[in-house]
This record gives sequence, C-alpha cells and structure tokens, in this order.
Amino acid sequence: MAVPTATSLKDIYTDDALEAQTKRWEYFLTTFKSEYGQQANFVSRSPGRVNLIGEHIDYSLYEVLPMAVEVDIILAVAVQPSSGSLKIRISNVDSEKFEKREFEVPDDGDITIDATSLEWSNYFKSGLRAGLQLLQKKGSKSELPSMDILVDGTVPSGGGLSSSAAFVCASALAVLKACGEENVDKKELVELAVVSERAVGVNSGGMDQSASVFGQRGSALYVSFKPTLSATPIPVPTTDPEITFVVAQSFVAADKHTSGPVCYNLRVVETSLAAVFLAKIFRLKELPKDSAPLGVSLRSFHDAYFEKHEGIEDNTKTSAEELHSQLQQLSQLVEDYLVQEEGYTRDQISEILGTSVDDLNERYTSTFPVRAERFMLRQRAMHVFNEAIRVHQFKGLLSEPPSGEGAANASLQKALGALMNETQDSCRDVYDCSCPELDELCRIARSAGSYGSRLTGAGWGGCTVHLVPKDKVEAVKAAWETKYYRARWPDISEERLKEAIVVSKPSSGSVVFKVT
Ligand code: NG1
Ligand code: MG
Repeated sequence: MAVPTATSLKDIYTDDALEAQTKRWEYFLTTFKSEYGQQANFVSRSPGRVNLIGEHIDYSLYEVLPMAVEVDIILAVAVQPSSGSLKIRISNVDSEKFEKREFEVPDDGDITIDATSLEWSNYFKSGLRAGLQLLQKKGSKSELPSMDILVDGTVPSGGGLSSSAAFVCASALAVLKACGEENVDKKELVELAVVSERAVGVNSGGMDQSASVFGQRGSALYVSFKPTLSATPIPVPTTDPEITFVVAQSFVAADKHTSGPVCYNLRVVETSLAAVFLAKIFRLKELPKDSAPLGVSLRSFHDAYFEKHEGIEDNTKTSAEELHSQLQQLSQLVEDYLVQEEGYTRDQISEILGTSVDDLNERYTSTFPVRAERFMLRQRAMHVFNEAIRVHQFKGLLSEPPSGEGAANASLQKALGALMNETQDSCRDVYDCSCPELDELCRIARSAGSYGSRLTGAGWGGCTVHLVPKDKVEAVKAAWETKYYRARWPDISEERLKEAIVVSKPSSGSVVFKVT
C-alpha cells in the first residue's frame, strides 16, 4: 500500500480543523518562499499518535491499538540541482526554539548522527538515513538532490504524542519524494523508520511509526508485528453518544533517555531477559532472532512454548479465542515459575542461562547501558501477557459494537473504559511506568465521569488518554483545570491550558501534498 498524495487540505484534515489548517499552511508556504526565495515543490506530512491500549508491549512484538491524531509535522521541500556537494538546509517555523541548520551529505550517504545531544535536526537525519536505506534496498538508481526544507510541527514535543516518530516518518517520506520515488510503500517506510529512530532515541518498538504512517480517519489501528508488520483499521463507532477520546498532558517531562532504574531501555532489557529466562526454564530450543530491539521477545517465547507443548507450528494463524487462552496460560506460568517478587540479579540470571555475567552484559546491556541491580522479570512478563489479552478484548469489543444507540452504546463504552482502567493499574503497580501526576489526572477524570483513564506512551510523565462520554467532556475538562493545572500552576496561561487538553478523533496518516 503506497503513501497517498493529496491535492487539497480536505483530504487531510476534518472539516472542524480546516479553517485553522488553511491559515497555518498559507503562512507556512509563504514563510518557505521568503526564506528560500522560491516556492516549495511539495510538502510531506506525518501525524502524531495516541495509543488507546497495548502499552509497553510493542517491543515484545505483541499487537497494539493506537490511532493517529490530527496534530502533525509538515516538511515543505524544494529540491536543488546539486553542483558537486549535496547540501541540506533545514529551518523551522519556530526558529527561536529550533535554529536553522545546514549540513552536507557525504558521497557514501553515511550521515553521522550524534545521539548524545538533543538536537532537533537529528530527527530529520534519522529520516534521511531511513529514506536512503530504502532506496538502496530497492536497488534504486535515483540520487539524492540538495534540499531546502522548512518544518512546522503541532505535535507537542516530549508530550507523549510521538512527535519524534511523526518527524522521522515525514522526513523519510520527504527524502524519498525528493529522490523522485513515486510509490512509497507504507510498510517499508515504517520498518526503516523504526530502526532508524532507534539510532537517535531509545530502543523502541514499532507502534508510533506504524500509527503515524497507516493512520486512517475514523479508525483506530490494530498493529501487529508478527509474522510481519501490518496495520488493520478498526472503525470507531460513531453512534450516539459518540465515543470521545480526550488527551491530557501531565506537563511532567518524561526522560526516557536516562540510564536509571526507571527507564525505557531497562524495560526492553527486562522483557528480553524474561523471554530467554522462561525459554531456559521450560527447556525450549534457543529462541530465533526476531525484529524486537534486542533480537528476542516474549512473543517468540510464547510461540516456541506452544510449538513445543501443543505442536503449533505457526501461531500467527491461531484464533483470537485460542490466543486469549494461551496468554492466560502464560500469565499463570509467570505466576508459578517467576516467583522472585524482589527481582533477579545478574548472577542469578546468568546462572540459569548458563552464561557469564560479562556475556550477559555484552549481549543485553551494551547498546544502551542500564543501571540496575535487579531485573523485575516476574512483574514485566506479567504485565506484557495481561496487556496483550486486554488488546484482544478491546479489539473484539470495537469490532462488534452493539447495534443501536443509547444504553447499548454506553455499555460498550464502559466496557472499553474498564479495560483502559485495568491497563493503568497494571502500568502503575506492575510495570512501574506511571507517576503520581499521571495517576492523579486519571483519578480526577474518573470521578468527573470518564469511563476509562490511563497513561499513554512510555509513561513516567507525558500524556494520558481518557474515554469520556460526550456529555461529560466539559465536566472532565473543568475538573482537571481546577484540580490539576491551576492547583499546580496558579499562573498558567490560557494558551498553555489549551495545549494541555486535546479532544482527538482518529485521523489520517502520512501523505504527500503537491504544491501547485
Ligand atoms: P512514547 O513515549 O510515546 O514515544 C514509547 C515508544 C513506543 C512504545 C511506548 C510504550 C518511543 C519512540 N516509542 O512511546 O514504541 O513502546 O513507549 O507503549 O520510545
Ligand atoms: Mg517519541
């Protein structure tokens, strides 16, 4: 499936947003012209995303259910015939915060990215790398031209809506278009953007890029990573009272890049170790290398376990009910066999794996160092299996909504909300990725009428998502305003408050806009 081309903003945004977007794009394209003295050839666009359910399980290769949101990153591009060296000039509409950059691309296309500095243009470079790799993979003869680029973003950075993935995907798309590629395959784009973003960020899974590229207006996305990446649109019912997802920022900056005990990369290590540890306990053969960040995942353990015990050779063909039951069995195995509540030391894990601590460190903690005395294998594996069950249940409910309006629809929303609440409990108590502020936003929302409230994204700060019946949205907003935002920041500006809470509908994904 190829990334579509749009010729009108109507193809991209909903009617409600059209007026504001038209103004934004006019300003954007005029700014491009005054900055570079010519008109842009095209604009590439990729949106942010909010995850509805399936938290911290993408890198264990379990299905997740995000949706694209309307906020996005856009890149206007003019290609320049290159005379000798290849130059990229990139500036940002918010030029105070993001200074203009200029760099050359070496002949071999090997762009260096200094991931130790938090530099905004790194995300473009990461997209550039993904784009060039895709061309190389396809054996394409097209050559990269020099590019003049202007960027504008409405996805708050560090706010849990995945501005980074939106930026990397829009950049890779811009590069491919600049090279003259007509049909950019969505799946190929996502796969390379995922790997490429790992070079500038954390050892993440593939949910964000999938949601950004595959987003579809009116639908959430059921994203699978096995046997290969795919995204199935799941329409969100619009019967009355309409399901409304509200996103609220905590304004706590989550620092995913630290190496401390509360960090993303440590969770990646813990879940990978849980997989190999369980495989050893159950005497499975060595788990095959998969597309998870460290090459091994709980999903691979899952499949290997049922291959050995039930002779299932291709578990991706198993029915939803059967998978549900498998996941319940696995959750029970964790309960019974990964018994150390206090976690496992490197010595204990190495002993079970039959390897040395040095080898263990080399294999699992050398790309992204983590500081931890103990690895909480029991808790992490437990969360992953139970969260994977909730994703299946959520999808099941959305796929077969009750016919009719009113009470039947309200009970669907309550059931969906209950699953989201369970996710929040598990993130807080078992996966340890919430924080007091996120918990508080959820509590306030629920007591003002939200059916389901939870953190979304990595957690430890960032964003929350809530399923709120339409007639309760104002009450929930008002409760946050007085009990959270104004209580914490009495002088908070109206602008900041507006930024804090966003009502989001499932929106369209990546697109190339032809400038005429
Ligand atoms: P955020 O924190 O929203 O960027 C991160 C990962 C996702 C996923 C979630 C947790 C990155 C780039 N993305 O999302 O892949 O693992 O956490 O579900 O780190
Ligand atoms: Mg991100």
